[in-house]
Amino acid sequence: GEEAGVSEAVDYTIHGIEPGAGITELAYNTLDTYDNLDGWTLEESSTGGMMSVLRDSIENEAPILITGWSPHYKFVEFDLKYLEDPEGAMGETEDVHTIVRLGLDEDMPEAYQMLDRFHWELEDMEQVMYDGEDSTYPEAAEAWVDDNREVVEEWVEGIEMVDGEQFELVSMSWESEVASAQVVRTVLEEIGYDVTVTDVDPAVVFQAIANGEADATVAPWLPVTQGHHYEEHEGDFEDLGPNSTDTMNGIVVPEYMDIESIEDLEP
Ligand code: PBE
Repeated sequence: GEEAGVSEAVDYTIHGIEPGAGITELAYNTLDTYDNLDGWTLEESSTGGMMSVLRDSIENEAPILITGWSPHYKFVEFDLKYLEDPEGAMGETEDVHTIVRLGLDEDMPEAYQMLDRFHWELEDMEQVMYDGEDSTYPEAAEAWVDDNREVVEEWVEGIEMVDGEQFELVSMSWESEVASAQVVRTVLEEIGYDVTVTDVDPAVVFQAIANGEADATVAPWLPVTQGHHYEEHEGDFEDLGPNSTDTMNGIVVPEYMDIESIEDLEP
């Protein structure tokens, strides 16, 4: 049972982020799935907007529910917890996939090989994200590549240099995706590519690759978070599989709130 009045105190509202985010879709799925959330609403916003509401609430030790995901520095800055989700409405743990345009292996075999080998741990991604918050993401990515030569060598071993070919990498604006895109940019540049990184809405990531405007992305969270965009364009791209694992989405609250599960919330 919920501490009296939490639901009323938060005005039956979950604070969300951008409309185009997969987590937004999952939050609506959650509102539909749990009968005790009848009458609750999702407040769409931006990632920055959600973070400022979260910061204000925590400063006043006020109750708040957000759509949260890991890895993300919010878990470093604040004491937060995921609400249990017995119906699995927010998805389970996710993998981050490498998706390339059809024909990349013929057109740019060197980039294709590196992307096919690109794989790093959640801790690596978090390292770049947290350093990136203190400095810049490009600098943090370059520092990570310098500090992890043995891993990077596995990605580039035996790959011939290229001479300044243009490479179009599409990504998303969340910190975890900026981190991976900047590491891939750094290593593709070492191979000799002139890399452009473009952050777009999740729906556009698959569209750009399917119509050949972009060469690759290492951003999509699958099978659930970006699953609907994947299915829409399936067959018009090549999925090289996970480059990272164990990311996740959920309903997140400050530790000080006396609720443990989505089912504890009152309608
Ligand atoms: N996220 C982070 C994005 C993908 C990466 C979970 C906020 C989303 O589409 O929901």
